[in-house]
Amino acid sequence: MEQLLASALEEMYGKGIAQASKEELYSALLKVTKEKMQGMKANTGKKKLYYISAEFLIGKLLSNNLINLGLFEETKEVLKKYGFDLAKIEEAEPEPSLGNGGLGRLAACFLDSIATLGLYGDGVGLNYHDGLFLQKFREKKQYEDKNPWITKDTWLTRTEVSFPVAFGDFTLQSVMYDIDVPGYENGCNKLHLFDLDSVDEGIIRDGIQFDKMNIPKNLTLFLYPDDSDEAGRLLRIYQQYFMVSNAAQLILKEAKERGADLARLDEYVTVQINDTHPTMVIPELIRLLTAEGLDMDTAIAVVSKTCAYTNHTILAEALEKWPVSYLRKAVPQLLPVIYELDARAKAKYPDERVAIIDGQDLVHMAHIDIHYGYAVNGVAALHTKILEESELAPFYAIYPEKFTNKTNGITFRRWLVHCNHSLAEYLDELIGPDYRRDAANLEELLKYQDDPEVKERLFDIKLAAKRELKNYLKETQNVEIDENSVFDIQIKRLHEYKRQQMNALYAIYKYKEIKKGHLPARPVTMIFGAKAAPAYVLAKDIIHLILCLQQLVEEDPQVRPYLRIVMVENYNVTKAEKLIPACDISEQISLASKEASGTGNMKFMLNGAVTLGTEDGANVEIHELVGDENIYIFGAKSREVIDLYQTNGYHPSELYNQDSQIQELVDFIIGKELLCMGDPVSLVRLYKDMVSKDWFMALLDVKDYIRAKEQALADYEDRDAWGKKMIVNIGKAGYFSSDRTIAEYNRDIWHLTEE
Ligand code: 26Q
Repeated sequence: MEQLLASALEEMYGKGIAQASKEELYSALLKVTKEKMQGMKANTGKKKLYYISAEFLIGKLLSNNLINLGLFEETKEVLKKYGFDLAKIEEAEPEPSLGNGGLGRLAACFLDSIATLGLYGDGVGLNYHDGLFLQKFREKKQYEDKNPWITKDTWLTRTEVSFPVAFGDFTLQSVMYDIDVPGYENGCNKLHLFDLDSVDEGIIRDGIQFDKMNIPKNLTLFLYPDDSDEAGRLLRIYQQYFMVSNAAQLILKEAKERGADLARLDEYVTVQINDTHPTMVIPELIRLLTAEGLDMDTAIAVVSKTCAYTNHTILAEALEKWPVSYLRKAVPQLLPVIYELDARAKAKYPDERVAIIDGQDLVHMAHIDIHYGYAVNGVAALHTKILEESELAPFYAIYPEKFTNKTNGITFRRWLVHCNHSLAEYLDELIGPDYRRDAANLEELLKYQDDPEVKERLFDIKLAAKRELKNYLKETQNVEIDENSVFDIQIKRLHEYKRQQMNALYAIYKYKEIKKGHLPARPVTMIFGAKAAPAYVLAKDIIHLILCLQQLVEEDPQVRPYLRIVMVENYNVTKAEKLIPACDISEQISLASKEASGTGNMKFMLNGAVTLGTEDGANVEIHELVGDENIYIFGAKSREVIDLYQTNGYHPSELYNQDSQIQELVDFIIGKELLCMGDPVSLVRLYKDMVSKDWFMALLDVKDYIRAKEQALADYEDRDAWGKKMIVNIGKAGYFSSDRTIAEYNRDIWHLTEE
């Protein structure tokens, strides 16, 4: 590595390693790493997987690529020899802003594991120039700015691949960019990101505003552009079709190159549809196959054996339904196929709940996937059970054999080896490095659950991570926190069902307790990180509440020594990598039945945090693995919640009126302390919603939540017992390796063979 780096620097800047700047070192390392990846063996096979996703939240790539290439340690040492720190150099890398939350990060973990298992499979998505958005706090509110991330030094490689994509009124010519995806000690795959040369960042003004009608200039500017008006919704359809038409053309081109008989496409290709955003790949493939000369029956039959669908949510508002009229305007060539698919489904299954086109002329995208895909999966055991028994029950009755559960996972290369290197090194020392190949081997750690020395080492590693986070927050946000406090962290998209508002009610509780002189045994630091969708008013109100509480506590000398609240600005993958190793209590407090899986819960557990959560998503499986002693579970169960929705049985006003403690907490939102520093419109709106609607039932669980959190904080004081909880959590985390998840997808859905 030293040689390669030195000659790259010489060639690029005429400098030696010792003379180079951080930015120059980054550029040279990027060049060397890219060349190394080009020299890797490519994964191959007869059958190829295409993982199509609107999001790939890949994070920075330098360290992770070096880890997978087996060059990380060596590179670190070389740099150290010259007085440089790889982590500092990586700061020069912009984080690609190609995702929003769990679904996008899952896609990135999956690409890593697919390559690591030596499977032949690429990702396909879009190259959004300005990403989701950059979050800024001003006057304790969220503002959105563009988040450009593509610079001269980039992992993207422009390719010669280009396809025409025809829309109703015009045709655009795509260009494909590639990012290499190296497996850990295995072959390399690719992430293909389609783009347009005509896209123009110059049309963006006032943050993230732009002309939504100018498709050639705006198509790949942003992920999830505002869809509160018709132009925005049409733009989403243009984006989706652009993504899948390119994917379908690439699939057929490559299948032909491998000598495929298109009538037997399913022997050469499998397509994983990541939530409904890529659904139009089904009619598009059918359309293209009929253009290639297949008859409609054959095309439909073969595509139905080629595509599989993953569901990531049961929230009604997230299930995509597009008006036929929109599709007619944007993608008229797909309509005959969609009508045909709808007619065939209706002929066979008259039940209107399974119709593709409903009585209001809305096209239910998930219904296309289920009728014309060969597999449907949920992302955690409870989630799949709810899909089968309630949300998708009419489909489960028709196609029970299509349904399968694939509990999510995370790549341990990024979420342990990279983000918590000292923990990984200690594990190597204690149980040997085999867990890096097979995560199940982490169970070896369990034999140390009563070993005081091991516990102390784990506490030391945790403390060092807390110090690093402390320094980082001081540098980036100028807030000062106490590394000897308990770190309680909630980081995820801001959504009412995830109930950041309930956590805020706990902050109010704690504030009031401290004011009354009931001081905690140890200070508590509550950390939040979350972006709210730009048009999601209540989510922004919750951010405002948290930022008001942060200031309230900060300015109160009586409370500040015992309680701190920090909302991290522009939460992203890079920040998650710093927050997760430092966490003691992992907040996973969604309303039971609403969080499909969660993956942050797994990352925290792997890094020795203890979960405080509801029986929801993968928390249920974490609970089963670690046992009652090593997790804090509270709140209503999913059955109860589903019944409450079905019977309209939840009335927050009753809880508010009948319980003086709840009333006090909620009233504080519009009390004098907050009103004098916050925006009354926003605080009152949130208050009113909470007492009259509270759609995600924060008030139902808040008291049990406070009880459980107080218990966790008290238990933290028993170092011996807490150390054991850390050990059990880490030791049992192996199940949540995405290598396990991907092996299951391959065994049950894809059937790729390693070659
Ligand atoms: C759909 C229609 C209109 C507008 C937006 C959308 C939309 C956009 C993004 C719907 C869903 C998403 C993203 C969903 C998501 O990230 N889901 C998360 O997926 C994770 C991986 O499976 C799970 O762990 C999380 O529980 C789930 O919330």
